[in-house]
Amino acid sequence: MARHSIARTGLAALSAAALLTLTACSSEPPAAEGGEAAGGGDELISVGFSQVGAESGWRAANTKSIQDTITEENGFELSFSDAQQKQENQISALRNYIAQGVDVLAFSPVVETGWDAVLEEAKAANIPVVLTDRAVETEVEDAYVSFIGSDFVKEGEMAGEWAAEEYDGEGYKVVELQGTTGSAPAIDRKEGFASAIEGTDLEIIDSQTGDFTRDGGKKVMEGFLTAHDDIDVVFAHNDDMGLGAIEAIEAAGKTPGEDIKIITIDAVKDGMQALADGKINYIVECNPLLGPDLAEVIKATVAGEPVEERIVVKDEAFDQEAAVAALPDRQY
Ligand code: GZL
Repeated sequence: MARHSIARTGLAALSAAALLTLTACSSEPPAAEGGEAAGGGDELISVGFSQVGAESGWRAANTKSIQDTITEENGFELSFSDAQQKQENQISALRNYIAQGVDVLAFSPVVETGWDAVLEEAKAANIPVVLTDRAVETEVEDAYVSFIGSDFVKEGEMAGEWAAEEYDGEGYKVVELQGTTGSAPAIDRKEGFASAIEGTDLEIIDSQTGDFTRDGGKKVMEGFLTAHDDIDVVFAHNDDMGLGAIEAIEAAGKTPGEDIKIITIDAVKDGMQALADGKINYIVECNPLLGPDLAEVIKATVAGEPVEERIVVKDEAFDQEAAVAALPDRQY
C-alpha cells in the first residue's frame, strides 16, 4: 500500500532565528479603539473571506471546512464570497470587506499576481490578511501574516516520482491537463512533475489548461486524443480534470487506467472512487480542510501573538490498493 506524507511545518520545526524573523515580519495586529486588539473579550472577530469559486470537488470541501469552522459559535462573524474564478470579483470583494472595516481579511488567490494594490489598501486600513490554499507574488512588504496550504511543487514531484518508478523504460508519452493558468498550484505542480521525470524516458508531448474543471478536462482531453494517437499517460493537476479525461477516453473507445494511465492530484471522493475502480492509477492528496488552521491563525493574530509565516498542511498519496482501504473513512 503506497502512502507518502508531507510533514507539517510547525513552530517546533522552525529554527530560533526563523522564529525571530517570523515574529519580526508578522505584522502586529491593528489595535482597536482604546488600544485593545480587535476581538478582545467576547465580541465576535469579523472575517471577510474571498473564495476562488466552486470549480471542483476540492473547492467544495475547502469551502465547507472554512464555513464549518469560521462560525459565530467559534467566535467569528464570517462574510463569505464566491468569485467564480475571476480575480476582479475577488478584488472587489476584498475592497468591500475593507470598507466594512472587518477585523481580518482571508482569501485564496485565484492567480499569483495582480494583488499589490488591494494588499496595500488592506495594509493602509490596518487589516491583517491571511492567505489560504494558494500563494501570491507581491512587492508589498509584510502583505500577509500567514500562508496556509499545501506544497504544490512537492505534490507535482510525488506524482512524477511515482510515474518515473512505474513507467520509466516504457517510452511512454504523457499529456498534461494544467490547472488555472497563472495559479500557484498549476505553476508549481507542473514544475514539480517535470523535475521528477527528468532523466527518465517519459516525454510530455502536450500540455494545456482545463481550468481545474471536469468539463475543461474532458474538452482538452478530446483535443489531445484527436491530435495524438500515442498517448500513454495523463497527468492532471486535479481529480476533476482527470474525471473529465476519463469520459473523453471512454468515448474514444479506450480503457482509462489501462490503455491510458491517469495520475491526478487532490484525492477527493469522486477521484478516490475512480482510483479504487482502476480508472485512475495514482492520486496525490491535497488536503482542503484548512478551516481549523485558519481559525487558529486569525485568533492568534488579533490577540497580537506571533504566527507561523507558512503553514504547510499534511498531504498523502494513494495507489489503487490504498484507495480501496482509505475510501470508507474519507472526510471529503
Ligand atoms: C489546490 C487548489 C486547487 C485544487 C483544485 O490547493 O487551489 O484548486 O487542486 C481546485 O481542485 O480547483
